[in-house]
Amino acid sequence: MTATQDSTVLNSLYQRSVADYWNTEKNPVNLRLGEVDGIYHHHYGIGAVDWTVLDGAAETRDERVIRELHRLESAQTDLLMSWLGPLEPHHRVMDAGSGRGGSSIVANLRFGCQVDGVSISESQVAFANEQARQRGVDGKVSFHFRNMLDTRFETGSFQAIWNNESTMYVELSLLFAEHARLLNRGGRYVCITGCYNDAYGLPSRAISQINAHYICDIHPRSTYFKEMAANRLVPIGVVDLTPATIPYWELRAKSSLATGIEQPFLDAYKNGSFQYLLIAADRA
Ligand code: GPP
Ligand code: MG
Repeated sequence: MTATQDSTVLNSLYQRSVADYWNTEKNPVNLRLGEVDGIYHHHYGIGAVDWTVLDGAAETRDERVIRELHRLESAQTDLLMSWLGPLEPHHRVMDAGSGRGGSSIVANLRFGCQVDGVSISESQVAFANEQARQRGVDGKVSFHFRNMLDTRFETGSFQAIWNNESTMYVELSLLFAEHARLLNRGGRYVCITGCYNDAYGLPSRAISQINAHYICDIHPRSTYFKEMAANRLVPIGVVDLTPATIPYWELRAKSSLATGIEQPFLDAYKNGSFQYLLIAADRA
């Protein structure tokens, strides 16, 4: 069966392969961190590491490291949220590439607003909807098996949209056209992403390794601004989070939850070929 035969959501064999990855993904680095407080993230962390978590009793070391990695990932979400606002409970916002639902649930807790998450992974959508149900926020937070490039949501119906590390799975020209359609005039778009540094040149070896690991295609930094400008998304803030994310990777590399992709991230960030950016824009 081909991707186009089995679904109207998945439009290519590439998207089918990405969906297959996330439908079967059960990395302890994601599940055990999520179990800390029931907020399941699919992104990395920022901020200074409390290195004392490595000291003390060996039997409880894993637990301390897990809590610390989760704290840093939650700090990343909080930073993204702080760029979305001000939002009111009557607003509607969209999480593009919503994973297991962590950022969407945080947005609802913080702003009380209606949140729609979209993902091309049916198991992620089911997992995230179950999280919303368990928290009693399923009246306001819903996850949908939809394609972020063609959401079928109503034009102009969203006050804010974000991509938390999900833009590397799509063509930005198509993504930003859909975001511009969905956002109200004056609405806010925020992404946190890893992008390659045009000033370094084409993607480094480490970036190619990251692309292969996640089946993604990391974009150059320039493409973000080019495609925003082409789609009425006017940047209002850019934060280079590269120095803030390196400590997270240093700790993750030393943990029992390491997946093997830690060294390519550290190499790419340290050799200047890769940058971890937050970009916020207004829909003009
Ligand atoms: C985070 O997800 C990673 C991605 C969504 C794709 C790549 C991101 C870049 C910035 C290049 P995750 O939390 O599922 O990853 P992991 O299992 O490695 O923790
Ligand atoms: Mg993770």
